[in-house]
Amino acid sequence: MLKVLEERNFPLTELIPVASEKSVGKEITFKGKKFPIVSMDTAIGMRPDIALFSAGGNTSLEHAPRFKEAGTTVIDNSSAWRMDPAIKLIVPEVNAHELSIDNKIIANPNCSTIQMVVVLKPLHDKYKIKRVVVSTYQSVTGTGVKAVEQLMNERKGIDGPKAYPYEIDLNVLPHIDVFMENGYTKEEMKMVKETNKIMSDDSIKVTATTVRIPVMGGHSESVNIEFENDFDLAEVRSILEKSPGIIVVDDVANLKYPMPKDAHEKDEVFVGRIRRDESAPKALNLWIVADNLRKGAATNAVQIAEYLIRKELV
Ligand code: 11C
Repeated sequence: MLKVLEERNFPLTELIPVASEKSVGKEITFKGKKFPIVSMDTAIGMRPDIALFSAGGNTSLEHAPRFKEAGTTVIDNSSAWRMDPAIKLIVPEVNAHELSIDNKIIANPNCSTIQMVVVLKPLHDKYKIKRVVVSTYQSVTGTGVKAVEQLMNERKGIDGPKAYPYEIDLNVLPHIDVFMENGYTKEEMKMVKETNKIMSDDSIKVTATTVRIPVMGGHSESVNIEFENDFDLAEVRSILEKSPGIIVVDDVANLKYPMPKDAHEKDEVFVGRIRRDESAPKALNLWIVADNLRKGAATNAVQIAEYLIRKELV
């Protein structure tokens, strides 16, 4: 997040790094300057305009309301507030216009949902989506540092802590987050519920299979979309090319399609393999890739903050 703030030249007047008591007093470097880490209480006392939270659901549930009380607008990366009907779940390209000065806690969606809705939105506006079938190919950075270590240790033949119940290197796990009573995983249900909330349309049917693959960073998705209205393939491509935050990479004659390696450290969502689903009328197949730590997390949160500043909502 700090890297994204730095790169985008975010218009900040003061940076207040906050962490738990055991990190207080340590320093972080931002734009070549050192900043001391302060405690939650110190930060709340300083009444910042915006707080970017990425500290897990429990920390967020406990402390986001305290920042809100101090007049701060919290943008939260955890899943804690996402499905709360009083909280906006925002992807700037899709629904930033819903934000008002009264939204003091704003939720940042799940990474696999964000990259999909950026692409669904302009197509829904034009052709009205009836149903989406998505299968994901998600990288280990989505799980965190322990999973990165597991992959690297397995690759080197070293024993170590395990983030997954099985080997991840040279393997594929059809399992992300915990299993729910309906047989789906929590990640799959996030993709369903968050999509409906962000698109403000519960009539869109979504079904998901989320899969972990031995890729270090960047999530990929195979997305099948069934529309209410028929479409023209060239027009679909042109709509996507003109939509904010999307880069179309779709030239199979020259073997050009989006891959996680190419999306690394990029803020955009990449889409390719745009083709008609020949097994169903008014249906389309797409391949969507994004850096899950960027557009799927830090970039989206920072873009929400940029929007708030631009529209004078803080
Ligand atoms: C993954 N999508 O790739 C998860 C990580 O709800 O913010 C992000 C979890 C979340 O494992």
